[in-house]
Amino acid sequence: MNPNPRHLHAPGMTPDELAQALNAPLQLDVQQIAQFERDGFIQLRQVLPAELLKHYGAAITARTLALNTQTAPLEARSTYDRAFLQVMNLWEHDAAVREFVLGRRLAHIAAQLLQVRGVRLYHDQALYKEPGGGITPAHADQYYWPLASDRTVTAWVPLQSTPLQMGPLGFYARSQSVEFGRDLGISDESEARITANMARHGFEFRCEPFDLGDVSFHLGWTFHKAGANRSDTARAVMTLIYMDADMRLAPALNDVQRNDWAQWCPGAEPGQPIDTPKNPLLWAG
Ligand SMILES: O=C(O)CCC(=O)C(=O)O
Repeated sequence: MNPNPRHLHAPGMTPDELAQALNAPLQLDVQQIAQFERDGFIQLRQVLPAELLKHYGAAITARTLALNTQTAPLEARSTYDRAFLQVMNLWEHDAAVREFVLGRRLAHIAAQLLQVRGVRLYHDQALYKEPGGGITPAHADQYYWPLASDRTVTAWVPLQSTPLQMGPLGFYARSQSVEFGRDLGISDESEARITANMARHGFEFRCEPFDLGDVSFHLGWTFHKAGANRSDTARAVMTLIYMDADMRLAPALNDVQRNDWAQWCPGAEPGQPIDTPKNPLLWAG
């Protein structure tokens, strides 16, 4: 009998190795931070080990499928609902997912990109584009969020290699200061109007495949979208939305923002810092 529990985990990673890889800081260089500031997004290569993503990906997938309430066939759904199965704040439902979401490595990257002293979690969400799932229409996330500044960033973490035919996320470079389209939620209308506006003003759309381990980060106001999943496998993705540790709650501008306030930062007051149990501080420099 082998007394060393590490061997029980071969060929994967031990719990100690997982914790180390989830939490080890990754120092960005000044060019990467400048690129993010200029473009409003960055796709970083090999941020997390493949074995770690396989380990936590299995827990994320199981919990996503267990909590999913979407059962209609694709052809009977709206454009929004054809884009993905969407399950939010998985970290509150599962110990393994909680470890992943509270990891400090991605939070540290977020703080560096936002150039803030620390970041909190706004919320997480799994986005599963089923085989045959439709496009994710063009949009900017901050339309949905009652947050007082633009210091928010989403880490988009694919749980498998994601070639172009699976619908990886793509970004309109330098679009984070564009105001047109900020009032449009994800819909056929947002796709048509934002795409046309980006083309009219010559914004470049960049969409690259992701290897397992690659992670992209985009600002709350950067316009982005994804293609349909033309493969026969689900495109499993976990996203973590970070905000400046000193973020204040803004008065809600629409019903979706009122809903977000109630769901993701209940108890926070407009004009005050968002510091609720649902918004743990994940990195403080
Ligand atoms: O995964 C997708 O298709 C869309 C993701 C997205 O819009 C986001 O994470 O902000």
